[in-house]
Amino acid sequence: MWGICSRTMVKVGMAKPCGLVKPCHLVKPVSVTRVSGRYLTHQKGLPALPIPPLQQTCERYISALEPIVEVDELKNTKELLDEFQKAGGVGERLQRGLEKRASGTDNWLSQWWVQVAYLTYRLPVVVHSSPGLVLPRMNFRDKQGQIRFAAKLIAGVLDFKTMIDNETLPVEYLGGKPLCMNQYYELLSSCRIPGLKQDSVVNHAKSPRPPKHITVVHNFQFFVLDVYNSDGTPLTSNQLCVQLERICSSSLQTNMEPIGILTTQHRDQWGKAYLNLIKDKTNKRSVSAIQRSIFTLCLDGAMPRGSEEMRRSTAAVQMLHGGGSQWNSGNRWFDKTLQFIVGEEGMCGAIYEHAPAEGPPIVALIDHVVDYTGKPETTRCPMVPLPMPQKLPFNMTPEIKKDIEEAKHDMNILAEDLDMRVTVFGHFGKNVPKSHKMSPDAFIQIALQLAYYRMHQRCCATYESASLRMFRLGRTDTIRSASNASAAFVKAFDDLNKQNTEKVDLMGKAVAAHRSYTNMAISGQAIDRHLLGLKLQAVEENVSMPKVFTDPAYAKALHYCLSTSQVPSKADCVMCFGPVVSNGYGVCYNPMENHINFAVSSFNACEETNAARMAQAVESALLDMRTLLEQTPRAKL
Ligand code: COA
Ligand code: HC5
Repeated sequence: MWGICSRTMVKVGMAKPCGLVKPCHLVKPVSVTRVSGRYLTHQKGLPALPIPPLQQTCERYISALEPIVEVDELKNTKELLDEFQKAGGVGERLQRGLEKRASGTDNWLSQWWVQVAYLTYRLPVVVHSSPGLVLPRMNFRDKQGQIRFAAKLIAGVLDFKTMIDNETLPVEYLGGKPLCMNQYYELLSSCRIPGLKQDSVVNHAKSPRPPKHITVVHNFQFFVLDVYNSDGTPLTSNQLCVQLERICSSSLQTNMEPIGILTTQHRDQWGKAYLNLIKDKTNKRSVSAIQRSIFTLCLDGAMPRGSEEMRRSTAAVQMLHGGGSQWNSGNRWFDKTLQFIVGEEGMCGAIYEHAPAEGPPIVALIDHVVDYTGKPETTRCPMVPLPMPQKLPFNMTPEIKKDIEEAKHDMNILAEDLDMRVTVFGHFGKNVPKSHKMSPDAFIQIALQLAYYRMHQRCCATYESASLRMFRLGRTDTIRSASNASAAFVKAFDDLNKQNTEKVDLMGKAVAAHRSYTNMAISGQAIDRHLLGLKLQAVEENVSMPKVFTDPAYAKALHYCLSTSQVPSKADCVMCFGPVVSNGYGVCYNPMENHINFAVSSFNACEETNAARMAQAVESALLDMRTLLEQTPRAKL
């Protein structure tokens, strides 16, 4: 990966693996989360997330509103902002409060963010929060093929875990700057716990005796599988194969209660059902074994057969929600931070609970696993008998059964409602924008703006994830892709009265504006997290809520009809997530050199939106933008 830092291009991504260019701050093989090792030195060396100047945020907020709100709304917001930021006003007070908070914490935002974006968000994690990932397709001839691949996959994750445990993970870079590596230490041995009003996350990697087992689920039945030999070495894939076979042959019944489906529920409801479930000591122990496990492996049953065209979309659905209660939705524990899914016929992937980490660390882990599964096994299998994997027992009561029935019902409605379309845009990838000296990500985002405008005849508030990992414990901020420049371009594009040279000029400006917003966002100078911080500071200080935050324009700005994210990977993967509003789209894309993988989602209940049509519109927009560039004599960009 490459990124742009100011005007120089610099390498982004993993530094060379250890042994080549070993990052000096991550060499000592001690467990990061338990010992204050060099990892902490690396972390301490990272800059703190800045708080942008108040006036800068107010100005940029107005520009961001211009393409998405009405003129009179904008006028009103301007007045509210003048009041908010005037000398001695509430804005200044909140800004000072934030600065004080920043001086007393590692990151003024990260804890708030996890609370607001995840733990107090009460819609089901399924579809509404947890992203899915589809691996390049495998071909399994039979159950044995499925098991063999699953064993290799587990071994690959354990290999990655060794790097985490030994602190030999290469530090990543973005724009030449080292990134915060904390999220890697949150991926394994952790789990979300439902609560009545808000959830929490536990991370057992940090406990004095970190877990040595994973959980495997097959035919809705959960098993504990110890993945380390008594000498501390990880089980080889041959050993894992034997253990998975034993698991499969002791879970042949297909009529079991899908206890895992409870985790698909609305969080308040699951919070209640959870308390009821763990009233029973056996159930409590079983749930705790899942929560403590390093990760969960889901050995899936069949999925509905669809056309070849829909194969990738069905795979995305399998990863995202399992297809409904009659298919694989019960073959999961959706609260688990990391679940790998190995399908019957070779569709494989993962789903992760989003609270502890962003996509890129997950993708780095998965890229490692894909590499690993492609290599022959080199470790000799120790000839020691292995203990039988233990099935986790659950005692059913009529109340639990009722909760399961309700969860099945609600999950099926959600599964029916999700419209998912995966497409491979095969005409070009990053190569074409690069050859026109444009940022590929910005080019794709402007194509998304054009596609949306053509379908809905308006611009909408658009979210793109920007990494804040240049800062200690940084998560994300928002790149607002709908800008004045993008609006001017999309409105001109199909206007017969406009000359091509003017359109190319507008395209160049729109792409450049996007890249400039990106640079601003990754350097901590975007507006969204700052505005959120000011709002939360008002709550914290118990001052009456400033009108800028109750303003309809603010609600409009946060109503993201386009919620997007670029998640690049080395392997030819597709990542996917659901829309964040009822009349919106979720668009995840993985731009490769010569093609781009897209997953577009929407809700069937919404008349206006349609995932397949949007995917088609994106394809046309990309092609039309290329044609315009190729047919137009080079304008001054
Ligand atoms: N001319 C030629 N090439 C250019 C160029 C230009 N004007 N601008 C960029 N490029 C090249 C880059 O050098 C890079 O090359 P590479 O393919 O060799 O690596 C490539 O184009 C990609 O750059 P660009 O498309 O501009 O995007 P990026 O890699 O800088 O990514 C973001 C932009 C916003 C996606 C990134 O900054 C980010 O924040 N990523 C994290 C997102 C995230 O966390 N998502 C998941 C959330 S859970
Ligand atoms: C496997 C890749 C998943 C990408 C997930 C992602 O982009 O999540 C966004 C997180 C953030 O804070 O921006 C949220 N989003 C899905 C709503 C864009």
